[in-house]
Amino acid sequence: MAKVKEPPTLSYTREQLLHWYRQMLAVRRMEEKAAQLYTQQKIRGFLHLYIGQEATGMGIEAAIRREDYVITGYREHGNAYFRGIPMRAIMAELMGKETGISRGKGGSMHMFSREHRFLGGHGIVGAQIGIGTGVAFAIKYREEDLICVTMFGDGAARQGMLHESFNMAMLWRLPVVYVCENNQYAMGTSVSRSSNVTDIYRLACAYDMPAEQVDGMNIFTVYEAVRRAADHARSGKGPYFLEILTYRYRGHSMSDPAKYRTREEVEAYKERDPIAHLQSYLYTHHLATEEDFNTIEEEVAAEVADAVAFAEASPFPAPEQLYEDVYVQPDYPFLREW
Ligand SMILES: Cc1ncc(C[n+]2csc(CCOP(=O)(O)OP(=O)(O)O)c2C)c(N)n1
Ligand SMILES: [Mg+2]
Repeated sequence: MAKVKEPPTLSYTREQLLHWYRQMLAVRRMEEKAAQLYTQQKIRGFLHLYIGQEATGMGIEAAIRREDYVITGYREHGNAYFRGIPMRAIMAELMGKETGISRGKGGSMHMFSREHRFLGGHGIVGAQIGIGTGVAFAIKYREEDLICVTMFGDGAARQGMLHESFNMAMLWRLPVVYVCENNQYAMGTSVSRSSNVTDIYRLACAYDMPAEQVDGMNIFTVYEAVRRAADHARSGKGPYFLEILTYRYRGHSMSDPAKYRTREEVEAYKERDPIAHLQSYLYTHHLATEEDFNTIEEEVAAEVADAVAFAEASPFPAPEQLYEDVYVQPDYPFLREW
């Protein structure tokens, strides 16, 4: 078991880092726009923003293969985008439109795309830990060269599902990387109010599972830790657990009185913002100029504007579509393939 390691220890190309920067910025601007659309009631229901946590999703995506699987909870707009789902389909889903990635019937919490190997988007806290473990079982059973990254929050880590899953995954050496995004709070409850052991990575001890605690405000640490974990899981050695220390700047969802933390605490994390950190790395290492950053900002703004225009122009699903896609039809090609 290891505590936070100092990065970067690997070598990186300019293109790779600029891509990471661009992707994280796109997710941030997309969600800032989503928050605005929510206040205009163009997005309704729940909306849980990932703002502040972007380095976790991007670091994971950069360290795994496109064909691998990713599954997570309801704070998943960023993961959906990093997996390659177009912003148009994400924005349309947020607005409940037919052109959304879940045909407008999943909304913010239930984005899913088999094509992008993104298995959700789950609203039941911790349920995806068992599902991700099952996906890893299927990978092993079919002898595929894949892994399943199974993400969950610090609150979800306290569900019984984690223990049953950890036990089985170790027993059968399943190719799963468990990632706990410890953003310090489960709704308004801090980790120290709900947990005797606040270093969540230590939960893996009971199962002899390798585990690390990682600085999630630094994309290099996340990337390098996920590389180690993914190599381990892919080589047949079994599961690996990463606790990523991160922070959400916004409330739990759009209705959050935020009485459980101080403004100073939020500001202190913003000082260590993961996007600003990468930007400063690029700048100080002469890998990008002010002009480069301005161009990226403009490109991202255009992508967000295009996604919003597309979503606004799209229709809502017709009432008769309510009962479609609820159950898988027995003759559905997807089942035959499996
Ligand atoms: C089984 C279950 N219990 C309770 C809830 C209500 N609930 C929704 S989010 C949440 C907090 C989860 O916190 P965490 O796992 O840390 O994830 P985060 O929101 O910080 O990403 C709770 C208790 C739920 N959706 N499902
Ligand atoms: Mg949390």
